[in-house]
This record gives sequence, C-alpha cells and structure tokens, in this order.
Amino acid sequence: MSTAVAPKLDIQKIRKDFPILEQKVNGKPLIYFDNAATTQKPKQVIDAISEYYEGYNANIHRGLHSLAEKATTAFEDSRKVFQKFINAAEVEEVIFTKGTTDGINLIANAYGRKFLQEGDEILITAMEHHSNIVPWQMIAEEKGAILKVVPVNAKGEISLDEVENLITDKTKIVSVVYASNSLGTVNPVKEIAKLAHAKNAVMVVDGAQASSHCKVDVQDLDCDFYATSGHKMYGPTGCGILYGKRAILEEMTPYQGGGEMIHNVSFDKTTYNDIPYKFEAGTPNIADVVALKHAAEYIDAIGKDHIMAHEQALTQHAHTRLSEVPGINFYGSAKEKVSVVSFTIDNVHPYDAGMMLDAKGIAVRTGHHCTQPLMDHFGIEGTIRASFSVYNTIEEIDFFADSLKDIVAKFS
Ligand code: 7TS
Repeated sequence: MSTAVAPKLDIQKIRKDFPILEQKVNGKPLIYFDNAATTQKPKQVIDAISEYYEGYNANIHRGLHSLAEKATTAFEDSRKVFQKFINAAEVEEVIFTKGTTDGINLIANAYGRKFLQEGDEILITAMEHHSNIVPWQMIAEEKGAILKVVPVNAKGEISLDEVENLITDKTKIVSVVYASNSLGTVNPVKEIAKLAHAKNAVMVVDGAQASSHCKVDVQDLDCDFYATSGHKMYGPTGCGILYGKRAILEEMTPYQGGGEMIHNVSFDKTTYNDIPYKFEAGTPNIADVVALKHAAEYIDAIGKDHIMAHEQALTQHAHTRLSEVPGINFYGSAKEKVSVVSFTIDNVHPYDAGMMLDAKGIAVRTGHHCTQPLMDHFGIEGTIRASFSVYNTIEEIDFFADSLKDIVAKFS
C-alpha cells in the first residue's frame, strides 16, 4: 500500500482552504472525486470574487474613474500572471475566453475559416473531448476540409509513428489533448508539435485537464495555440485562457464583433483592435478573470511539482486498491498519466455504481465523459471515473475501494 505523499504538503491544512469539503452529503463526509469535471475552489478565489463585487465592480478599459481603473488593473494583472503561468513570450498572447470550448471554437472560426481550403486536413486523436472534435467537424464541413483521427491502442496511448504517417502536406491543423479527461493519458504534445511544424501545420493543444496536473510551458512545447479552462484549476467557471503565438494571432480575423475589439468604427469601414483585444469582444467576465489569478497563484504557492507528486501517489494507490474489486476493468494505463482512474465493473451499470457511491457521500462521474468516439472504440457505453486533486487523501481512496467492494457484493 503506497502512502508516498510529497513530504512538504500538509493536506489537512490545504483542505481547510476549500470550505465546500467540510460538508456532509447524504449524511456522509463529502469525498469529491469529480475533479476532472471541475475542481473545488479555495477561499482565496471565492473571496476575490466578493472583493471585486463589493469593492471595485466597474467596466474595464473604458472608464477613467477610479473604480474602472482598479478593475482594469486587476483584470490586466491576471493576464500577466497567466503569461508567467504558461510561460508565454508576451502578455498580448494571452486571450481571456469562457473556457477551453470557447478557445477551440475561436481557433476553428478565426483561424480555420480564414486559412482552411477544400481538401485540407485537420488531425485530431481518438481520445479527444467533444469540444476538440465538433468545432473541427463544423469548420471542416463549411470549408470542405477533412478530419483525420489518430487511433489509440489498448492502453489508451497514441503512437508518434502513426501521427507522423497521418500528417501530410495537406495537414493544416493538428489538435491534440494534452491530458485525456477519460483515460488520464498524457500525450507527447511537444513531439507532435515538431511533426506538425515539419509539414507547416499549426499545433493546437487542448489543455483543459493539463493546467493543474502538468507542467505547462507553451514556448517549450512550441505549440501555436493552447486552450484551457479556469474551473479545472481551482478557478471560477465561465473563464479560461487561449494562448496563441503573436504572428499567428495577428493574421487571424476576429469571429465575434462588438465593443472592445475595434480601433475605429464607421459605416464604411471598421478597423480592428490589436491582440489580444481583437478577440475579446464585449464586456468580459471581469470578476472571474480577476479571481482566476488567485487560482494560478494558489497552485504556484503550493508548487505544481508537489501537487503532481501527491496526485501521482493517490493514483497509484487507487490502482492498487481498486484492483481488489472483483470484476473491475480499467481503461487507460498509459505510461504517462494524470490523476484519472476510469473503469467498469462486470455486471454493474456505471450509473448504478455512481448512485450507490453518492449515497456514501462519494462524488464520481459516470458516463461517456464527452468522449463518445473513445467509448465506441472500447465498445462500452461509459465508465466510472474517479479523478483526484490536491485535497484528496489516501484514506478517501481506501473508503472508495471498500465502498466499491460492498456495491459489487450487493450485485452478486
Ligand atoms: N477538453 C477536455 C480534455 C476536457 O476534459 C473538457 C471538459 C473540455 C475540453 C471542455 O472544457 P470546458 O471547460 O470548456 O467545458 N471536461 C469535462 C469532464 O471531463 N467532465 O465534465 C467536463
């Protein structure tokens, strides 16, 4: 039994930062294992939202009054924090979005619509979330482009040789998930970016799951775009970031028009604002963007290495303990994986397991996790998915494993 928790982390102290974890659900202490769907928020983030609304709520970039200046400064500070967080070369390369889905749709519409031509190819993998499939299908249909898919093997990994074979002179966009939400697989996005660039294709990284679980250095990855969501990294819902390389962003045509994204408007001709503002039409989600900075700072204060070590220890322990559950089948045993454990149990429907776990206060996700083609590949409807975060403990996993054994016993 592994109890290898990174020595510097005081998990009980960390848990105190997350007020939601103190409650009981169905009379049992909450065990929150649905972190891949959304993480819980620390007080630092929650407080930042109320401080904004109580202290300096104002629209940004336009007012000259004190509150507007304070709000603008806080909003732009968040951009600077994220520039560092992902190591973007320039602050203007950080665009605020609603989240990963919004970011990928922005690329498909503002890059894809301008640069894709009939017969061009877009390459994705079989383990993509629907938000890294459907926007490409939509733009491919509009432009007569072709969507190609890199297969996954039984372990839930892709092969670089296969990626290389599938990238052709016609490939214009390669878009790959950094860490899979259904399998946990961490993909070699840096190597894939090299293969994409060798054929002059742009590399898009879906970083929804990666931002709190993996090292993110967009310059080292040399990706052209990186999309992520705030709410999966201890931040609020409804905000995220899209990184894009300056030269590419400057070539792109905005796909949403309105206030903020313009230099000058007349009925004859409108000129667009500079990056990043030309992609931020309308009043943004100021409160949540301001609070999102505190999520990044929270991660940095604990140390991503420490978080990753703790989550790896939890994942290993979960694999060991869950292997004791009769009839369990794991999905996703890649060499490199984040803290996601996905499985089915013979003769137990995932929804039944999910409901019985909920009765014990354990929150997991059941179903296809918005990766239906991946589930089809494995010939299953869905899985039970437990995904761990910094505040989860070995004891919670032990209770989870014992609860699953009880559930299986009831079905046999
Ligand atoms: N990409 C991946 C890999 C994801 O896991 C998700 C959300 C998204 C994109 C979309 O992110 P959004 O913030 O724009 O919605 N994944 C999940 C999940 O696994 N369970 O609920 C949402």
